Amino acid sequence: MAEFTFFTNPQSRAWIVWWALNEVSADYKPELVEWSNKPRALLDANPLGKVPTIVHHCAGSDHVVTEAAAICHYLAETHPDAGLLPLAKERADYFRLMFYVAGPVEQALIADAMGWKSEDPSRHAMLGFGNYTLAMDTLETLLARFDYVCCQVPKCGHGSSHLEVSFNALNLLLYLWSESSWDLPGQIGILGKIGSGLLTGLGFA
Ligand SMILES: N[C@@H](CCC(=O)N[C@@H](CS)C(=O)NCC(=O)O)C(=O)O
Repeated sequence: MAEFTFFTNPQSRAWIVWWALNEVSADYKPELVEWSNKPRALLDANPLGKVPTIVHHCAGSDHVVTEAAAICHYLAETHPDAGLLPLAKERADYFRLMFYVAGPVEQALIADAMGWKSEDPSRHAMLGFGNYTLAMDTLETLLARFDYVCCQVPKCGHGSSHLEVSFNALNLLLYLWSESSWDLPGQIGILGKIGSGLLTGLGFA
């Protein structure tokens, strides 16, 4: 049996995890999920029925992880030799951007795509992303400190203007970017170990 079961569908955020699984050279078995006929094993593992979902078969137990960003971090932690965890000096940016993109940025993009708006500015205070414009402007401000968003932090050198955004956040950014009309700030370049081949294949380059 493979070490990981990976519930996936090619038209989904599961791409994020597919990339991460390959980055860490994980031993995994993909289980293709048809939206109209979800396997019992997926629903048992994740009652929400969402992909990506992974099951880590480890030391005689099954460990389920859901949520793309959490899975990426879990894979980085469980495969330290892959060198994907941030250095101590990168940790603040790593966690901040990973959670900022997975939470507020995703909510802002989805709300915008759905046309959900609050006309009452006093209600913005209870929205985790404030409002769409503010959330995306804030992301641009955070990213403006870097020349590159990079998916292989330790292997790309640590120039002060380089990277320091985690590959987890990068994967989410790429996905969200592909799904929205938002443009990555012009000065940001994309680096990656799998690199231009994958990016071209996915239509990003
Ligand atoms: N918060 C989850 C979202 C996962 C999600 O919404 N997956 C969608 C595809 S992108 C899904 O499984 N949709 C199928 C369904 O809900 O039936 C994550 O970040 O991984």
